[in-house]
Amino acid sequence: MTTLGVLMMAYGTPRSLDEVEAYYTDIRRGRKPSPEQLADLVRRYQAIGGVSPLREITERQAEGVGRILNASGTATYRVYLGMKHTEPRIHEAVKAMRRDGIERAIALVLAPHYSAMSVETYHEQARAAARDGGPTLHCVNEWHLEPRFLDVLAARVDEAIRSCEHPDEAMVIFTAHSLPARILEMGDPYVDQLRASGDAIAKRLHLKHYTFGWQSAGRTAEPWLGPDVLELLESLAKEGYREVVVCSQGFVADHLEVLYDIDIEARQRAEELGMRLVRTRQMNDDPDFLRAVADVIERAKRDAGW
Ligand code: FEC
Repeated sequence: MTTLGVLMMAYGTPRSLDEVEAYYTDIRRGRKPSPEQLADLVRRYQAIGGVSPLREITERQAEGVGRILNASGTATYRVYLGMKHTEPRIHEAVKAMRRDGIERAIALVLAPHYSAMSVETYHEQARAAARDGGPTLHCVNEWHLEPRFLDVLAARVDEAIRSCEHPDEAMVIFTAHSLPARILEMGDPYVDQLRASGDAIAKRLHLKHYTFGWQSAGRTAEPWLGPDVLELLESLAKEGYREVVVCSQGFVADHLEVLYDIDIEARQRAEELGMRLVRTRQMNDDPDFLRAVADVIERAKRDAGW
C-alpha cells in the first residue's frame, strides 16, 4: 500500500520570549514591529506564563490524528507538520514529503473556517513548495460543518452553559479572529461560515440567547470585522446580561489569543461591567476532536479519488 501524506498546517508560536521579535516580524510580512508593539506582545506572552502552549498542542494534534488514521486501515498515512510563522515551515514539510517519496498528500489547516486571508495563505505556501517535484496536493478549504466537530463543539458549549449560575439567562458569544473588513467586498465566505457553525450549535442546543463577536483584531488603521468582543460585552451589560459564555469557535487550541485575549482581557472587562465570563474549553487533543479531523482527511481522500 502506498503511503498517503497529510500536510497538517498550523499558525506556529515562538519557543521563547527571545523569538518573539522574529515571529512578530514574520506575521507582519517582514516589517519589524516598533519597540512599543514588541514590548506589548512580550507583555502578553509573559501574562500567559512566558510561552504559548500552542506548539506542544499542535504536535499532539498531528501525532494523534496520524495514529487514528493509521488505525482505521483505509490507507497508510504519514503526517507532516508545517507552520506558517515558525519552524518547521510549510515548505520544509513539503520538502520532507518529497524526500520520503510521498507522491500524494491531503493538505489541511488546523482552522475550520475558510478565508482567502487565512486558510488560503497556507495553501498558497504549500502549493508553491509542491510546484517543482510534488507531491500532488488535495487542499481542504473548510471543515466547520464536519458532524463530529460540531458534536464536540456543542458538548463544550453545553458544558460551559451548565457551569453558569443561571444557565437559561446566559448569553453565548461565538467568536473568531477578526480580519480586515474588506474581506466582505471580496465575497469571502469567512463570516458566513462562522455564522453557519454557530447557528448549527445554537440549533442543536436550542439556545435562546446567542450572538457573534470578533476578537484579536490587528492593530492597524484599516477597519476590521466587528463588533469586537470587548465592545459587545459593554452592550450586553447594558442589555442586562450578567453571565456570558465565550466560545472561541474559530480556534482549535489554547494559545495567546484565547489565554490572553479572552481569559485575561475579556474576562477583566466583563468583571468591570459586573458580568461573569465563562469560556468553553478548547479542542486541543481531545480524542473526539482528533477523530473529527481524521474524518475530514478520510473524506478528502475519497473526494480526491485516492
Ligand atoms: O499562541 C501563540 O503564540 C499564537 C497565537 C495566534 C494564533 C493566531 C491565529 C490567527 N491569526 C489570524 C490573523 C491575524 C492577522 C494579524 C495577526 C496578528 C497576530 C499577532 C499575534 C498573533 N496573530 Fe494571528 N494568531 C496568533 C497570534 N493575526 C501574536 C501580532 C500581534 C497582535 O496583533 O496581537 C495581523 C497581521 C498584520 O499586522 O498584518 C490578520 C487568523 C488566525 C486564525 C486562523 C489560523 O490559525 O491561521 C485569521 C493561533
